[in-house]
Amino acid sequence: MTVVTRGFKGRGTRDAQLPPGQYLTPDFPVLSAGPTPRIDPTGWEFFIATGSGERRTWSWSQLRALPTETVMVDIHCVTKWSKLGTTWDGVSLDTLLADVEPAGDFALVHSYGGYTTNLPVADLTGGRAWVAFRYAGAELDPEHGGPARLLVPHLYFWKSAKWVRGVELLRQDQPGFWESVGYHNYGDPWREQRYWGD
Ligand SMILES: Nc1nc2c(c(=O)[nH]1)N[C@H]1C(S)=C(S)[C@@H](COP(=O)(O)O)O[C@H]1N2
Ligand SMILES: [Mo]
Repeated sequence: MTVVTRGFKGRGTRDAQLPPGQYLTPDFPVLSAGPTPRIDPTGWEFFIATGSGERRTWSWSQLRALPTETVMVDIHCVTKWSKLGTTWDGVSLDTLLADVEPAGDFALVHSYGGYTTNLPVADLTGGRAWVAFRYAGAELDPEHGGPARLLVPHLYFWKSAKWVRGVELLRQDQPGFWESVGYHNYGDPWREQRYWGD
């Protein structure tokens, strides 16, 4: 899946793996809208609310007993930094949603600490979203969302909710934290959907 073709555009070379307006960073910046919540895995729980009154929950040990995947993906922040070839371990949302019947097409993702972000349920499936608990082979740092965060790399990184607590499935779309203050509702980096109206 790695694209190695390099296009030439204007005065410089442009990496075909870099969405428009993005630059590469070797660092891993921390972007949090509030303080880092310290979550002890013993009290940790992940939920899926189906939208029809049903609620599934997984304890930390139940989540960790599920099949895991190691994925190498590129991540793109709306503040214009991108990072290529990042490696994560996590449980696919396909696994978590396997015997869930969503009552609607929309998802509102909830984090410990109160952050939320919304996306279509379809974008959580098809091998495109994970509850990730390891980064580059090590337990995920609290600053980067540990013990576990959502990872949805095909959308801008604000959709990858740190300290993920659960997914609420909805019949009607409901904007999350950034989406309700002007960020794009969908956030496709390849279509440069940064802000409302893009
Ligand atoms: N819970 C929570 N998740 C969050 C955020 C946040 O403020 N709180 N920021 C988002 C934004 S804007 C980005 S770019 C990424 C940053 O992840 P990082 O700090 O691991 O680089 O997390 C996203 N997930
Ligand atoms: Mo961001």
